[in-house]
Amino acid sequence: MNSVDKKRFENLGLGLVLDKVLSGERLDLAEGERLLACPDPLAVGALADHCRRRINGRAAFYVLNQHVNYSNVCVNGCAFCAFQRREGQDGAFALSVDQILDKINRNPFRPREIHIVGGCHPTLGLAHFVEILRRIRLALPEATLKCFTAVEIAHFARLEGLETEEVLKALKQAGLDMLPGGGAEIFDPEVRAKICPKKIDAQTWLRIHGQAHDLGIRTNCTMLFGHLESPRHRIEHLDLLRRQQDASRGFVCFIPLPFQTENSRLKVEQPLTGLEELKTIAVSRLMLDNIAHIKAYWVMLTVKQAQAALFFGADDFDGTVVEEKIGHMAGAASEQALSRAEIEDMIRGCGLTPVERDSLFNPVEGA
Ligand code: V47
Repeated sequence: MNSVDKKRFENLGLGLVLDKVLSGERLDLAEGERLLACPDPLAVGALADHCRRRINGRAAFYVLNQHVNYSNVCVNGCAFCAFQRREGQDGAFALSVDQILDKINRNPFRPREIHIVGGCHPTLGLAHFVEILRRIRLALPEATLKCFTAVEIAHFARLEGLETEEVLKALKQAGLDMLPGGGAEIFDPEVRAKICPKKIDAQTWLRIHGQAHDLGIRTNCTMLFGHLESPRHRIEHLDLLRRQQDASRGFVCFIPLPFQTENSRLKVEQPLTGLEELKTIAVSRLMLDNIAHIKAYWVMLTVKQAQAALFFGADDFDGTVVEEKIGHMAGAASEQALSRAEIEDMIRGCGLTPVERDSLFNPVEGA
């Protein structure tokens, strides 16, 4: 950053924040809030880009992955969710293990990562999920199985009368490698009471991720934003993730999820602007100094906005996905799937270097 930049940040009242970012010092909550309130999103983006390049250079990562939803039947009924159905309701589905395997076998390429999530189904027990993992592990021994959010883990435990740690151990034994980051939503209890009153609370979500980390199961983390939460709630959410990471060191990647507004009971007065999305991604990069990767999840952002996000702190483009339901049922305007060539072209089109990765961000040899 040159002296012109320094003046720009001083004029915005962010001179000290600039100094802290340049020297790698941790930002506090008030500084995070000031960045979110900054009227110059490009300045915040430039700061996040500086940070992103220090950690990840010019690389933009992607993975050959496939998403599979085993069921949309859910007992939680969160107000923001357009994916869920009650049992027996029109559009409700629950796939058999064979149907899940069939989806994976019909994929024209061999995915390196399988991402499986579903609703909190009222009757599907742990044995079903153990069987899903075993069968996929046999079919794709080299793939990372990134399956079941902390919310599902808590649900399986409740159904079976087990501790969440026992559920994690049983799933790990069946082949589970990682947990995806979903279900975090916004940690603030008052907002949670309005948007997802039946879902596990922040402490339970964080505890399950900590337990997973202690068992050697790495996890991702998310934040759903652009609904009822205030800027302070976003910063507090990031701070809780940062504290958990200090304690258990197992988060691989953070995924900011802008709320998709269609087909849900949750009505927002002021939908997010594109620049606010980018500024929130940038502030995430700046606050989460102990999480190496920020994902520009093109499904929720659109591919063009995901390209822009690569200059606002994000370093990962997610992947091929193959079939996506949660965002698209809520009106996401993105494609269903991308090919490796499309992802690489988009990254190169931004002047960045595409790097195919595995789930832990190790570059794939010979890709
Ligand atoms: O848990 C639900 C969110 C999550 C909406 O770990 C919504 O690598 C926006 O967690 N608008 C699922 N978001 C997606 C998710 C994810 C995606 C990609 C990669 C990874 C990873 C994780 O989506 C849910 C919820 O937080 N969500 N409805 C909506 N209308």
